[in-house]
Amino acid sequence: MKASFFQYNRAKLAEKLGGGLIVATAYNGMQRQNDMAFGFTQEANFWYLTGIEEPDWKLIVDGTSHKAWLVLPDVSEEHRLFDGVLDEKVAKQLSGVDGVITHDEAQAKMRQLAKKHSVVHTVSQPEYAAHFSFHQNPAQHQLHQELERIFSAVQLCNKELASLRAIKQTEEIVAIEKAVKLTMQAFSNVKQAMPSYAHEYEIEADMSHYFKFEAAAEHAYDPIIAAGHNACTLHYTANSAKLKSGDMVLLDVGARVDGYAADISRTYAKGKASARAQSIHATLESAHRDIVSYLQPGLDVSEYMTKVNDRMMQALKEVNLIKHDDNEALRKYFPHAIGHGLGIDVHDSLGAPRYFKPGMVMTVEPGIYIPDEKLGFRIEDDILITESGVRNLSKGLSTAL
Ligand SMILES: [Mn+2]
Repeated sequence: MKASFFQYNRAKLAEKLGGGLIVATAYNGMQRQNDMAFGFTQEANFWYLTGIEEPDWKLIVDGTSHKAWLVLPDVSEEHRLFDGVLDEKVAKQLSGVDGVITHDEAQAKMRQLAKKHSVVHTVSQPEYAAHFSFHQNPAQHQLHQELERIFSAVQLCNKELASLRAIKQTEEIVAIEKAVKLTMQAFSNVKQAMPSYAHEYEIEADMSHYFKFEAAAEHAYDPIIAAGHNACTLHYTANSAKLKSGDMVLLDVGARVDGYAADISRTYAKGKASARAQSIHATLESAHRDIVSYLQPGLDVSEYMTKVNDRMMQALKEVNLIKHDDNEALRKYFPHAIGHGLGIDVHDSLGAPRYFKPGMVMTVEPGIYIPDEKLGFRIEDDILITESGVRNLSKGLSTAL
């Protein structure tokens, strides 16, 4: 991405906030073991505003004077020697800010800005994050507390950022298309090679190898390669089981390219699929096709949800899982959402819109999971809402078993 992209994003956010002041932080690096850190993934909003992929940087945007500064991480000489630190000049070029300042200079600048701005805007994790089964990165919370000591009011601008990020710009769509294309090719490769695989992890290894070898790309999220009953564990990532002939193998994999994620699912047969498996899969394929066809610009989101529920209910009837409409059974056999926004985060916020708008990119991923029959199916495509309809970015990848 060019610096102009990040400059534009900062300007649009400042405009939405009526020329206010914004202070945001990168994630902190996190301990993996003893003196080693985990591989680093940047906080998506911070990346969207700066392009900086390193931990511990901060950003100050004065929407009134239209100026922005990056704040260097406060690191020891030893850390600098072992890990290196992004050069100031490079950081300035990447992000297009007006200056790069030290931690102490930033403190002075914020005190000075506090005279002009009584309110400061920052980004912090939404409340639902409390339900996660892991610790949150502490950087945003720490910054929030620091800002409370300097400014009379701290307000979150998560919503404004989410609605900006929900409408993808041309260069973002290009990046998503690249990620999708790379991921589609990895899927077709492993589909061809299905007869040669004996374990889930062999499929994962081939996909990882392809991403890295072709495009120096990583997975956008932990890949799911789930055979048989494993497919009913929605976030199964062990990928360690043996494949048996006749297994349905659910693959949910996406590469990240130029900062943007793909997120695709297919279900492939190891050996010959049973008649039952074939019929459920065919039913799901048809439901998936219909649901994609519902999407269009201006469609009411709640109307879409109703249509999706009706269509999935019909699918469950077709495969004799239910006889009559039954919401509880629908939640049992199709327990996850029909989709989500897709972008820098693999689960990108769409900004809680009432209507689908051109520029939104989202997944459509109906699934049917029957633990009693050791069967799980999901078909997931990545869809762009356009001015006139939709473009299925992963349409070129066959949905066949
Ligand atoms: Mn998904």
